[in-house]
Amino acid sequence: MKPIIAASLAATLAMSVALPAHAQISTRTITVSNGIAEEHPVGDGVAAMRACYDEKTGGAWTLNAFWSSALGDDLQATQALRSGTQEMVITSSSPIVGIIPALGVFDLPFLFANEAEADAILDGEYGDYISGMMPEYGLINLAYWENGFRNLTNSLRPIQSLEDFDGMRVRVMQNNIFLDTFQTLGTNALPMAFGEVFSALETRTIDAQENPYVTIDTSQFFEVQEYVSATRHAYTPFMVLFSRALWENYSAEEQQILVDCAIVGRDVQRESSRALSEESLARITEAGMQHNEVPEEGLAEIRAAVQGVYDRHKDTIGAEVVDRMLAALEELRAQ
Ligand code: TK8
Repeated sequence: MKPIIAASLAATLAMSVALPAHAQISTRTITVSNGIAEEHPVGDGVAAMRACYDEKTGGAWTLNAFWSSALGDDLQATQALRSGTQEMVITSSSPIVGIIPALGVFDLPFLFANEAEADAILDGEYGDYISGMMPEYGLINLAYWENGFRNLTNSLRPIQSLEDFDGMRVRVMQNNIFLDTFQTLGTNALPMAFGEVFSALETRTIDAQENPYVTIDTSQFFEVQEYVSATRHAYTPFMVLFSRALWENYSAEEQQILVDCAIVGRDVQRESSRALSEESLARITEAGMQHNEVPEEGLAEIRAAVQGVYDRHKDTIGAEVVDRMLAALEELRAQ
């Protein structure tokens, strides 16, 4: 067969193979919301996900992103997905533990030692195990992105040891594990939606909050806080959740695009989160915050004080959920 004919035959075949796939892709507008500002690394992840949609659907999909709790806080937006009135939310796992108790496993203090562990657990069998629970709550987890290691900021004093927490009014995410952890540390812990934190700090209704450096930076907490201490007391994942009710109206081809593009966004977002973390720390200290590492002795005392949180919440989270996490971490650390 002449080369030119072979080439045109191959091209025709490729087009014919491509056509049915494109035929299963409808014109769609997808709404995604979250609680942080667009300047947060989640903004880079969303941009990458949008570019992925453009490439895979030929522009048939539009992704409209809403920031800074514009469509409600994490819990409200997640409920909108469950009722089928919104497609997607990028939410921390912690604020929705009231709906999905198993997610509390990620709130256990000092669970992950570093980002590499978090990625290995979240992107591996354990992450799939947790994602497999989401459909029963009306949700599909497309991917885990990074909120990150949480550090305490406050307007009173550096945290050097356990006693420095005494009586501090700390905002925590709305979940009993964080509440217990910070009460055990001796603080007056106050559950609050993320969107209310800045004004509560500004009016001195609370003394403290805890979040990763990139959130402290992009949500301007440095304007209303004096101290930031590197407690790294928990690692929070973001979940890129999709409404199951709406998911079921998507073809298999379209569902695969949602998953593939959430993973493209994940890798960009994590890279951006880690690259920006040191930059954010520099920015918040240049803005006047006093940063301190917590001395090893103080950190050991703090970790020991909250160890009991694991046993107190194991049944609520689910004994199997906790045991499988600890076994997965033990196996990872033995490698
Ligand atoms: C943003 C929240 C936030 C979380 C919190 O939607 O509530 O402190 O860390 O980033 O999910």
